[in-house]
Amino acid sequence: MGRVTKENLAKQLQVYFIAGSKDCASPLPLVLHEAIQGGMTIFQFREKGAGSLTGEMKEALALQLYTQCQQAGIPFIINDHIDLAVSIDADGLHIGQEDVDVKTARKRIGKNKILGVSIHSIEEAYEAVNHGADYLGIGPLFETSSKEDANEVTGPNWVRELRANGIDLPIVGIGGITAENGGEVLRAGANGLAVISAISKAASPYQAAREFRQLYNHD
Ligand code: 3NM
Repeated sequence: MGRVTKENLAKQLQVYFIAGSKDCASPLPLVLHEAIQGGMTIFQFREKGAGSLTGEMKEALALQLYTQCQQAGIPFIINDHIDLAVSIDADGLHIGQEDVDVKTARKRIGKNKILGVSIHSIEEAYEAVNHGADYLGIGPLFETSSKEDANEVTGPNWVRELRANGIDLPIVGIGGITAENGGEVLRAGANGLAVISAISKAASPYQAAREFRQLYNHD
């Protein structure tokens, strides 16, 4: 597999698996391995909240997961932790509105890395677009129990609204997405589906990733 580039980013965002060690019943490298076999297309390491790894342990796990992604040709994105993203030379960084601002993040990671930004209003979307985001994370579209400080649920129509307001950057929907409601999110104009529990808590992460991948088979 070749080096990850930003070419075809919209396609790379299709089955976007996000996880940290606390999200999985079995070890995260195993879950990631299965999800890769099932057809996931991009991974975000989100090691967050009470009881999560920090320091050298976090970095060691990040490197292990990064190696797995590299072997599969799948982009490896770090959530929030800009110093870690820079020090291990990850493929990209995903930030929320509470984190470092978009302009600073872009400057730190460089122009060739993938930068994702979570937005919750049209203004935030324009701001992210204008300061160098490569894709936007939009959520929560449905009820989620994976994010403690989640905003209000918007429903998939929010994606449609952003498109109607001229946002044409790749969009990934997030929050309570399953293989059942995912089609609706794509029809609203999203390019990808970002999920934690639908894959990390599935009896078979392989099967779960496969079901998400199959949502795209008709195009
Ligand atoms: N961000 P699940 S919702 C990480 O709304 C995250 O920005 C959200 O987990 C946002 O797929 C969310 O288990 C949690 O619902 C997604």
